[in-house]
Formats: sequence, structure tokens, C-alpha cells
Amino acid sequence: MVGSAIVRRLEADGYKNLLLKSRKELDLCSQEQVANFFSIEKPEYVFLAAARVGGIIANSSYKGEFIHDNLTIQNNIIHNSWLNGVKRLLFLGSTCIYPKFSPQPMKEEYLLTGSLEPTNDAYAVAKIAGIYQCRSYNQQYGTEYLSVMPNNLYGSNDNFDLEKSHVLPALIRKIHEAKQSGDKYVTIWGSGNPLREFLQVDDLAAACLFLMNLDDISYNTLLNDKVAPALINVGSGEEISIRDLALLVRDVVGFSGELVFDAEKPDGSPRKLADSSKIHELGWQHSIKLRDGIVSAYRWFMENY
Ligand code: GFB
Repeated sequence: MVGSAIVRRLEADGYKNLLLKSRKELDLCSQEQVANFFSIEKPEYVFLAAARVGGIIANSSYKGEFIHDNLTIQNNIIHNSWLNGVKRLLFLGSTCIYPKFSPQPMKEEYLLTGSLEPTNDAYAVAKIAGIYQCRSYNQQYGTEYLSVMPNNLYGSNDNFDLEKSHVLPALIRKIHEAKQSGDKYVTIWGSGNPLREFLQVDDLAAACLFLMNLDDISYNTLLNDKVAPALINVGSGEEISIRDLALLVRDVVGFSGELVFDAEKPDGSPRKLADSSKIHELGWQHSIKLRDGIVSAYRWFMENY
């Protein structure tokens, strides 16, 4: 989802010399294949969006795969970027790197100030390792790698698998299917009380190009930030409870049935609102409103799924 959004944005901005490989052509978990790719193609700029990701149940059910695949992919790419003289690299993570009970909104400097949310601790530890790998290579080798932490993303090419997906695509699919079958209610996981901040993936792609294209002074200021070097949040500030999100999706889809909450399913973090003042001060703001983004995600689902 993130990679395809970045490619759309690069192409829209006129970039032509893109090095794109499908999963079949290049297995990012293979040290040998990644090493060959970098030494032959010699990319100058790397957007590291590839990851094993999933919603709250996938994250807590497949912890071994999540920690292994993410550590392997990012280690292969970051290390080979250094070996092959990549100029700039953006490493994408997630706001789940911050402590479960972090003060809100979460500033970059709150990293490692408290324990993680248990449902996604394995994934978060892998992402934290990536942040420290970028920082450590910057410090030892003088590379220019920046870690970018978006909040909960959604949009075109999202995963609509009901067990593995994140909440927004799951709600779109569940509520649409309930409407089609004439069901009286839809089951929503958890209490409905957690708060989440959502960002449409095309806004994230715009933020990534904005950061990759920063002038040297601004980019180096981010890399050398005294309290949180080489780490920047990208959020929308559009925070909403899961209950209100479900009501919004119900409205967009046009379903008139009830919402039933399943307390057996985990809530996860009570709240994770990113403090995006760093990127705002540099001049970037998101532009896609949550409701508009849901309308277009629902359209994408109807056309493609
Ligand atoms: O999006 P989500 O799976 O992940 O769940 P997290 C967000 C909230 O929505 C939780 C509730 O409180 C869920 O219980 N929810 C309600 C549902 N109905 C559903 C449903 O049908 N499906 C899903 N998936 N959730 C993820 C992390 O945490 O956030 C990842 O696991 C990553 O590591 C990602 O950081 C951004 O927001 O809780």
C-alpha cells in the first residue's frame, strides 16, 4: 500500500528512473538477492516501505514472523544501502514504537521511555531496531538515513483480509458485506473506546517525497536533532474513537444496522496520537480529510476487491 502510493506520487511528479522489483523478482529476505540488486542497480535514493505488517490480531498471532521478516528486510536493505553509497534513505515505521502509555501527543523523543503495547511489541522492537540501525550508520559511517513514523494508514491497495487487516479496511469490508446480506448488526472488535489517528496513504507518500527532497540544511538538522536524531512523525491530527470511526464508515457505506462490540477482542493501545510539529514546522501538512479518504477507500474496495 505504501510503496505503490510512493510510486504513484513519484510518477505524478515526473520521476522516471525508478528501480521497482516485484516480490517474485526480488526477495527482500534474501541477503544474497538484496546484495546483488544493490551492487548491480546502484540506487541513489531508497524508500524502505517494505515490511510484514498487519492489524492487532495479526501482530499478536504471528510475532515470530513479524520480528524475523522485518529485522531481515531492513537489515538487508539498510546495510546494502551503506555498502553501495545510497545518498538518502527513508525508513518507514509506525507510531507503535512509542510506549503504550506515552504522554499524548507523542513526540519523537518519547521513544524508549516506557514499555510497549504487548499486542505489537515484536513488530515495534523490529522497527525500533531499524531506527537505531539508521542512527548508528549515520553516526559511524556518515550516512543520511531518516526514520519516518506514520500513524494508522489506509487507502488504495490496503489489505481487506478480515483476520489480518487493520481496523479501517476491516470496517469497510464488514459493513459493506452486512449491507449486502441485509444483516441487522456488525461486530466490531474491542470496546470501541480506543482512539486512533488516521492518515491517507497518498498524504504519507507526499510527506515522504517532501522529506526526501528537503534541502541539505533542513535534512541534516533532522539527522542531527539533539533529542531525537533522524526520527520524524507524520500524522494528520485526525483522531477518532473506534466507535465513531465505525459510525462514520456505516454512514459512508449506507448501512442502517447496529454496531455490536466484542469485548473478547483486544483494544490495544488506548491512544496513540503523533505529535507532528517537526514536519509541520518544516512546511508539510496533510490534505486528505478522514471522511473524504474513507469515501475514496470504499470506492477502491468496490472497484478492486
Ligand atoms: O488497526 P488495528 O488492527 O491496529 O486496530 P492498532 C485498531 C483498533 O480497532 C483496536 C479495533 O482497538 C481494535 O480492537 N477494531 C475494531 C478492529 N474492529 C476491528 C476489526 O474488525 N479489525 C481490526 N484490525 N481492528 C496496529 C499495530 O495497532 O497499528 C501495528 O498492530 C501498527 O503494529 C498499526 O502499528 C499502525 O492500531 O491497535
